[in-house]
Amino acid sequence: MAIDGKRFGYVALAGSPNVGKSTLLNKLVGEKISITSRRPQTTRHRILGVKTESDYQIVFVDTPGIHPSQGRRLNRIIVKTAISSLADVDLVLLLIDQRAWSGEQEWVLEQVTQNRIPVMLLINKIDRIRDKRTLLPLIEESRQRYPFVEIVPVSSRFSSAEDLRRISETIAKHLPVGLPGFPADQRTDRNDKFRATELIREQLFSVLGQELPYSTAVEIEKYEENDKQVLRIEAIVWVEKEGQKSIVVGKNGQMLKMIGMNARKQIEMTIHHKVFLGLWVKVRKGWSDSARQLHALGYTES
Ligand SMILES: Nc1nc2c(ncn2[C@@H]2O[C@H](COP(=O)(O)OP(=O)(O)O)[C@@H](O)[C@H]2O)c(=O)[nH]1
Ligand SMILES: [Mg+2]
Repeated sequence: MAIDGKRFGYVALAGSPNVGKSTLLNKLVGEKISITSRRPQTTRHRILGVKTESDYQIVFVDTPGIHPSQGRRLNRIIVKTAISSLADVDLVLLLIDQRAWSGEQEWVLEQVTQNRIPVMLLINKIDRIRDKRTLLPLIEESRQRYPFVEIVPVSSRFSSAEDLRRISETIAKHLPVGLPGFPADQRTDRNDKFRATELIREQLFSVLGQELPYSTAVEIEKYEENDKQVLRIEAIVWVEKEGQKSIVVGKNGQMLKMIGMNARKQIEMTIHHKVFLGLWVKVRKGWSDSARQLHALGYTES
């Protein structure tokens, strides 16, 4: 498919928690930009991932999942971040799960279409469908729900390079003509320290799974290169209760050790530097509902 003239634009990935937004972002950019997990609300910040090709540059905006938010301030800030990220983009990629439209997905559609920005619908996780013909009624129903600029069935997790290229080109076609806004070798707007924090969080999800308390945050206290060219990172894992601390630490410190070891490897791979990683778990009651403490941990209302 030919794209006439150079294209440049911002594209938000939006949808319910856990539909595969961050997985797709990483696949499209070709690098782990945003962490993923089986647990909803893994993504808590707005994160940019930049894809540069000879005739287009797409700046993907990964967002936390959108859901009717209640409860703790942390939760409300996360959803607000997601919805405000949709206001100033050129195109919205709305991801839904291949299992029919739910009430929650309808609500998400309402939020996403408020700004009158073109929306492209991606029906994700189609690897889970045996008979692909069952997709046709869902595509038809989607078409009736909203005038999407495109409706594309995908599998974030198992797309081939060819599929990914086709998706990127389809996206680029809907972007304004314009020159790249980022250097060709830049893949994200986030620095290595932020990425290290996220990779530690990813291992918390991965190692602890359902056991991980929702109110867990990571804060890097020390981040310095010493003479031996080793980057020394010391980080605190914040939880809200003593009981949660013992879950994260595990029997004889087993869990924390595993989290630290895996995270160190991931950080080394991402920032191409040898790393020493020290992790501590500390309790701070009520941090997820305290504006001041959330701010200190990098969660701000935007
Ligand atoms: N089977 C399958 N699983 C997927 C697919 N895309 C994402 N997942 C899984 O769904 C979960 C949530 O993915 P994530 O990207 O973190 O979702 P997000 O909350 O929308 O960013 C993870 O366990 C992913 O591995 C897909 O296309 N097929
Ligand atoms: Mg995500």
